[in-house]
Amino acid sequence: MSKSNFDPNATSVINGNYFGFPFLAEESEVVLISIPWDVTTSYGEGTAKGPRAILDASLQLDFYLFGINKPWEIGIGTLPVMEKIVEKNKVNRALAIEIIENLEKGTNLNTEDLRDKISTVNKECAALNLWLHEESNKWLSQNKIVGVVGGEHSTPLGLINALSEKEESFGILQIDAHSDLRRAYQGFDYSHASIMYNALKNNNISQLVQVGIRDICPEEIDYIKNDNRVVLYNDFSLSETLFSERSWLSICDEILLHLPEKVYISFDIDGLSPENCPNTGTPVPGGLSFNQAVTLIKYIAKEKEIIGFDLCEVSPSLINPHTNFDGNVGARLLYLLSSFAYGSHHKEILQ
Ligand SMILES: [Mn+2]
Repeated sequence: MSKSNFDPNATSVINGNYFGFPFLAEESEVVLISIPWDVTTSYGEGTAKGPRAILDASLQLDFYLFGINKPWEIGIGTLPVMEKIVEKNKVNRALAIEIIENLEKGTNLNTEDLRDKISTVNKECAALNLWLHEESNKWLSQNKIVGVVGGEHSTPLGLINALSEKEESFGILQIDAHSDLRRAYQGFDYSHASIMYNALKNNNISQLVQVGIRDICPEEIDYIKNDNRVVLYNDFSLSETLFSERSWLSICDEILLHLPEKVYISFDIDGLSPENCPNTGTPVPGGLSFNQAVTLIKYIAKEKEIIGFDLCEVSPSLINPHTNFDGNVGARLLYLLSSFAYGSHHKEILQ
């Protein structure tokens, strides 16, 4: 279908694509890759069901967006979910649960059986990263913007690695309650708690700006002290600043000063206040309001180039799947991220 023939006022069609858009990935400018994966999740399960929850909610969205012209004509395409990923997630999640339960009981992981299981999980996570790396290369080489829909926050590493090969230098803006700078967590090299540690192994990532962080361990604070690429906006200091004299807009301006021209956005939904993501794996009090996050994304689109993004840790309620507020918030963010990422390269459509 020609993109300008799409009727943004009609009922969305259930066609397996985010927002019910009828465009093939090949004819789209933004390609969304779903990764229903929650193998290393340490607290609440369910982020593997995030892509489905976002997709379901995305069919109810109104397509007009303030600040950008006709985003429904951009061409936002969806790759079908890989069944292999769904199966591997199940198998490896079962192994990981056994490992985590043993850790919680205080069992030493140094038995041959548990060591084998950890090594299997690590290998399978590495294989997923490699798959996404190759898949991302395929679309990036056609000059498309790739967005990952997680899944837990470990999932976008393959995309970040692919971008690190393609781009000489870029920065990451991370919106998150957690710093995710652990070297490994619970024995898992590719833990959700290690995504930024693993990302920063790429030397051409020049900056990591973290916003909304409010749960952090001493190891991560040490990491930040020793790697001058990392700028931490912890949630408590941010709030104090807002309570005193500063506006959110002036903070957004300051955040932008720390970022280079090319920016990757890593959006962990738990960076938002928990009323926006009550069922996320690890909800934490405090956090950004929805509109603070929207304003920040729009600011970045105006001033920088968004070269890719992920949206992770969205999870539907497993107790009451009929209330899908988490998916609802996630769908809106995904539409914003997709639209403004494209808009950041085509400033003429920004308003
Ligand atoms: Mn995270």
